[in-house]
Amino acid sequence: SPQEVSPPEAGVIVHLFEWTWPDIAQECEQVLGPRGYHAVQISPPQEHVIVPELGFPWWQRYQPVSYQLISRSGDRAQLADMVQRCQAVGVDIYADAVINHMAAMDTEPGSAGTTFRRYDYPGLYSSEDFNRCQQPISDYQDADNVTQCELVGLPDLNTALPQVQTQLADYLVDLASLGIAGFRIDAAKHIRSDELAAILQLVRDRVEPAPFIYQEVIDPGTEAIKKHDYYESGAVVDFEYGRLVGEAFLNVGDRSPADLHTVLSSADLVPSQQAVVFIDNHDKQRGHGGGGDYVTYQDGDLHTLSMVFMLAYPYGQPRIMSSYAFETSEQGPPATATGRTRTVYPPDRLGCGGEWVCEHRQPAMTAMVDFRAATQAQPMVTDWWSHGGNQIAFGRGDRGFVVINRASTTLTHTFQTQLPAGDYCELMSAEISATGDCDRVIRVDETGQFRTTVAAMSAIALHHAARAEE
Ligand code: ARE
Ligand code: CA
Repeated sequence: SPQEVSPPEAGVIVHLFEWTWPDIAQECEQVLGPRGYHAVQISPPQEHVIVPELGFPWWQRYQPVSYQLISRSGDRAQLADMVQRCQAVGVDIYADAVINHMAAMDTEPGSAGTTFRRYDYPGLYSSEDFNRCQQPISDYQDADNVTQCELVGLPDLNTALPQVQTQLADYLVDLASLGIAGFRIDAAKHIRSDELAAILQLVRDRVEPAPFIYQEVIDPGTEAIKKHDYYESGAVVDFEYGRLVGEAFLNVGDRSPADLHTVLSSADLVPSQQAVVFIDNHDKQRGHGGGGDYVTYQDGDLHTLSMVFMLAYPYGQPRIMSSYAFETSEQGPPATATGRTRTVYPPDRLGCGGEWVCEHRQPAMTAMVDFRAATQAQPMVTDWWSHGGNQIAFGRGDRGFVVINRASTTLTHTFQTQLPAGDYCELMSAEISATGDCDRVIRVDETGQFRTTVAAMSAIALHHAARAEE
């Protein structure tokens, strides 16, 4: 039977892409715990290649050298400390698990100092542990080519072999023993679904409670491997959702936000309780992973509004991409000349809003994380409204209501909601203080209506638990 994948309390995941372990620990304590984030997706924690000649690109992390927990983000002790400190403030850690392949670039020792060769990783794997194809994947219409050949030339593990399955399970169990609560399965589509299921079963046999599993299966609907092949092993990241929302907000072709509810309701998406969704991810924002029309932090307000939509709309478990600023697609995180990652917190104190973007700290994001938690119990969209293509509003029953004005003109309208009569704090306009004061109050009348004005390229949101003081 399919795994229980999304407990009712499951909330928002933030991908702290390339953040260091000490920074993540502080972020849990100072921002993520207090703001009600559910979990952090961390960059792959295992030993990885070092590629100085390309300026230490971010994708070093996706070429495992060994399963020693020494990476650009920190060492094993720092990882363990971070997991505990995050747990203590109610934030789970999900690790990006690179288990389909091993490192291709063998000119330098790995991040833990291990010397290795393609197809030969001391104490771990030798040539008989790899698939025979040994050619880059070239045909996505052919399931064997996709699962048995080499993703961008990365040595492809023979995941049918018991000793390979055991090594991989041991790695995941080791991470779980530090308190890591879930795994993003990188390149899941390139591992035969029955072999991945067998590996994950070995993990579940040894880890209590079972880790949350979400699998990266890019399924544009036209290839040999289908997302539903992987439902039995856990949740699946739905790539169509972010594309559909992105195309609507970018007004690609004749798409617009006004169509989104209809489009999403009829699209062939992963079932909601099994879906992890995003507006942009680390590949899509830099044209890797097939590219496409995805909205990123570089789109400014359009990105914020797309994120507001995702967080308000009752589908899937949302993941917020937290980026560093970049100009070229290879560029790694802010770093010294020797490739040491510079930090958000001391000693570097780079902070957010510059080299580190920190989308997850934007007031609109934290407000909507709060909105999502407050509306979780009401899974339906109610009172969907649109005006032209770019002005939309919808409710979450008696729990909340959101208006998104993606147009370049001000919107003034009387909205029908299911909210109880009362004075509500508008979530976007200000930080709501602990005393319940709020900058902008919106009064919902006895018929559930309110009249308001929403500026161009902005949004407003109300929920039942954020009421103004009488
Ligand atoms: C790097 C270099 C390559 C070099 C290779 C080996 O860029 O030039 O050949 O190393 O030395 C990331 C980067 C890669 C990088 C790799 C390893 O994106 O550029 O290669 O790390 O360092 C497919 C997969 C999907 C995958 C995307 C990128 O299905 O699983 O490609 N995404 C994950 C991660 C990536 C990561 C890897 C996997 C590898 O999120 O960040 O790669 O661990 C269609 C198909 C998709 C396909 C897409 C692109 O859309 O439907 O399935 O995605 O095309 O080919
Ligand atoms: Ca494979």
